[in-house]
This record gives sequence, structure tokens and C-alpha cells, in this order.
Amino acid sequence: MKRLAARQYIDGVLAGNRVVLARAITLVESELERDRELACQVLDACLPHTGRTRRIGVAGPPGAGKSTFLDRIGMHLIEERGESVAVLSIDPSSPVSGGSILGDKTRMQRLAAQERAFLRPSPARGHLGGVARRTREAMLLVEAAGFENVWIETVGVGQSEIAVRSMTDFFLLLLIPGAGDELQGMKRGILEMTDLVAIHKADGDNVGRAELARKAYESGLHLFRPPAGGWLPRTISCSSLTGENIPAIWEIILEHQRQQTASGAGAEQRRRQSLDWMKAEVQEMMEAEFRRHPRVAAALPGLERQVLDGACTATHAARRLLELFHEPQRDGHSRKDQ
Ligand SMILES: Nc1nc2c(ncn2[C@@H]2O[C@H](COP(=O)(O)OP(=O)(O)OP(=O)(O)O)[C@@H](O)[C@H]2O)c(=O)[nH]1
Ligand SMILES: [Mg+2]
Repeated sequence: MKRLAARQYIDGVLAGNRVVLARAITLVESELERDRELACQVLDACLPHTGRTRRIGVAGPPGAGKSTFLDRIGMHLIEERGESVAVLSIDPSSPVSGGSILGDKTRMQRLAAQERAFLRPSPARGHLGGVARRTREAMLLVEAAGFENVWIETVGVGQSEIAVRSMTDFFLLLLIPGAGDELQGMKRGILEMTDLVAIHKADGDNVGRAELARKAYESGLHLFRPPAGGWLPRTISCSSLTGENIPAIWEIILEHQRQQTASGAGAEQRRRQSLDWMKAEVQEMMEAEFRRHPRVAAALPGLERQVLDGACTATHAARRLLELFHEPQRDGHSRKDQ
């Protein structure tokens, strides 16, 4: 796609122009080196206009109803509270043409049609680290465009919840009532970082089972999740079909925000998140630089094979690669040319 000038991206985003915002997100998602420089320019100019947006993460297993829930609560925010809403998603497992994007289009139909909503599916290429970086940057752009709330949705595959937690103020876990011991199958690490467990689809025949599941989480949650910044994690049951407890969930999020603002824990969390992001960026960039190095790239497949065959230890192979990386280059090319 044809690029705009930096100034056009910046002015468009700051004016809240959604077409330019979408193009700016495409720019930060690009892997091309020259796009990267332009993207950094745009992000730097946008940064002073970020930080005032509520950042909310939503995770849950496939089919828990996350998209349907976001449509419902997003419409509540727009229609009843006069707010604006952006929804970004992280789904490192889905290819570009994957079902979840098509699914999202139909599940968030009402929200998608709103003037004060902005929906963006996951950047599908690459590993989680890259996807997370692009989502963070997309989040900053959405904030600079003036959205009051940004929701980051992720499908429950493990690592991606940690990425979402690391960029949001509030973390909501959507679950559906299942058979047997509710806490059994749940990863402890995810519960530890959850601010609210919502048992979803509490409608029709499910109401009773949802309440049982909620009670199980209520009594178990304090074992997993020590209060962070004075916040005691909550549980609730809800339905996006009937709208039951959707406004109540929003009230809990607002209460959390008030409490975290008053105690200073909210600002502290954001500061820590920025620092963690920088560290992740350094790692990411170092690794990319390392893999781009011509002699490292040339030796890597052979060494990987040797490690697989047991002909060489992993430590030895890693040291060898580092030696190659540090050896002065004699081929006259700079690393960037490769
Ligand atoms: N009964 C009931 N069904 C619901 C509710 N919310 C969503 N569903 C249904 O659950 C199914 C999955 O909904 P989605 O919103 O696509 O779920 P998701 O968690 O976003 O799914 P992935 O993005 O694929 O992980 C759909 O068939 C919805 O109609 C609800 O509150 N009650
Ligand atoms: Mg979904």
C-alpha cells in the first residue's frame, strides 16, 4: 500500500480520523526496514497524546464468547455511557484468512457499525513477541486518536495472556461453566494475574451451573491471587445474550480504576510495564540482529542439525554462533545489507 508522509499520519491520527488510524496501524505492523523508521517517527509524535485511555484485557478459551461479550459491553459503553471503544486482538495462532477474523466480523457486527468504535483483528504474522509489539504500538495509536477505552482480546492459548496482561490495567477472564472441578483445568498462572473472573453464558439452562462455577472460583481465587495494589479479585456471572450483569462488570472496572488511581498502584503498574516493554524490545532486536548476521545465518542450519543428532551440545553450538557473530566481518557488507 502506498505510504503517506509522516505528517499526514500524525495529523490524521491525532484528529481521530479512523481511515488514517487504520493505515498507521498497517504501517507499524510492517516488517520492512524503511517502514520501521517512518513508524517510529509517527509513534514518537503520538506518544505525548497517549496514556489517558483505559486499557482492558480479555482472555478466555476458544468459544467462551469473548467477541460476543465485547460487542455487548462495547455497545453498552457507547449507547449508555457515551464513551468510545477500540478493540484490538492478539491471536498468534490464526493465519490471515483464519476463522477468528471472519467470526469476529459477525460476532461484533453491531459494534463494527458504530462511529465511536474501532475494531482491529490481530496482526497474524510472526511469533508472539512480534505480535505483542505490534499490538502495543497499535494501542498507542488508538489512544492518540482519542479512544477512551481500548480492549485487547486474546484467545486462551497460554503465553498470549501474559502479553495482554503486560499491556493492560485490568485483566478480565471469561470462562464458561464446565463439568467437574472448575479450578482443576485452569492454569494457575492465569488466575494469578486476573482481576475479575466472569462466568459467561449464564442464561437459560446454564444459570444454575454458572452460579456453581462462580462460587467455586470465588472460594478458590484468593488462594491463587494475592491482592495486587490493594485490589481483591472478583467473580461474577453474566450473559451477552440477555445482557445480564454487563453494566455491573463495567462498574467493577470503574471501581478498580478509582481504587488503583487513589493508591497509586495504577501509575506504578504502567511505569513497570513500560520498562518491561523496553527490555522485551531489546531482546527482540538483539535476536533479529543476530539472525540477520550472514555467518550466523549460514552456520545455523548445520549446527541445529548437529544438536538434533546429538553430535554437538546445545551450549557448544550456541557459543559457536556467538563467536561467529562477534568475529569482525571481512566480506565488505554491512549487516543491514543482508
Ligand atoms: N448462550 C450464550 N451463548 C453465547 C453467549 N455469548 C456468546 N455465545 C455463543 O458462543 C459462541 C462463541 O462466541 P464468540 O463470541 O465467537 O466466542 P470467542 O470467545 O470470541 O471465540 P474465539 O474468538 O473463536 O476464541 C457463539 O456461538 C455465540 O453465539 C452468551 O452470553 N450466551
Ligand atoms: Mg473471538
